[in-house]
Amino acid sequence: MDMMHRARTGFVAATLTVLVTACATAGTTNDVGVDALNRDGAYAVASYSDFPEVPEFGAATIYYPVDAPSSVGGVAIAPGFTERQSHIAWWGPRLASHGFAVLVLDTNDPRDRPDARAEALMAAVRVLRAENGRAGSPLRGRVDVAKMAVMGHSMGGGGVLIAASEHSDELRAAIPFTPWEPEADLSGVRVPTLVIAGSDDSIAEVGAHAWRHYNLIPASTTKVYLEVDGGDHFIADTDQGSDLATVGRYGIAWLKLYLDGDERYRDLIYGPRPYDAGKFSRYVVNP
Ligand code: 9J3
Repeated sequence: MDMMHRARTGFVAATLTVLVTACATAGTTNDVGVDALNRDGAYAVASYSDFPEVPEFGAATIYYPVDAPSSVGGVAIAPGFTERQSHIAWWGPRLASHGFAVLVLDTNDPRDRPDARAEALMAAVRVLRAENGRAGSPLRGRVDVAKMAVMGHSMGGGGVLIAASEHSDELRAAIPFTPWEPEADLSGVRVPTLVIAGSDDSIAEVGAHAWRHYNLIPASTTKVYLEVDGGDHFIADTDQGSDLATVGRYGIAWLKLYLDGDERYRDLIYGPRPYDAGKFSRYVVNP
């Protein structure tokens, strides 16, 4: 089932496309167990890209759960330097199938720097909010505009950190994965932030990037540093990620806990992790 789902997501089209309709055997959204979060969730996923354009980013795709019973939170995701949506697009259907509206964007210029990616992410958050009220939107009346999160890879993760530092009041969760950003002031980050890193990332070395970012986020902020042992710069990317189940599970759990405020997922972040014990070189929580 999972492979079928993944294969079918390759056919995402510009118009409304139902990607998955038969995930009955996948975990339900009431199942907070590890196995359920290692794969696609119970909701059928559709996508579209014909929403009003904004100046801050280029093309983009919104993935959403067709059959979620109530309003869902929104997640904006930016790729890294020279990357396109496809590099990170697996997050779209994965998160949507667990009950989120997910906008995956192309930056205006694939060489845009992290500060431009921060602006793109915040514009994407505004788009997701606007979709809730736009006549004709598949998400009309279906987005909880108070629940917004940002994610991104590498310079997109740098954009996440900058956006979180400047706009924490507009966000409920942030997840930079293998983030790259050498100089930003992160003292304004107040939103719960999960930093996903790889110990062997040679493009954004953790000492200069992810681990430094984690430590720059104020101690008064809820934050977790997850470092995959031996992980490289692409551990959370569509085709190169070697264990997407694991990074996906932590991403879903973080969003469930802090975007949705669903306490059932707290143990997946803060509880015992025998399942993962050998996978992480560092797993640091604060507080
Ligand atoms: O977004 C990224 O993958 C950053 C990679 C990088 O080395 O940028 C240096 C300009």
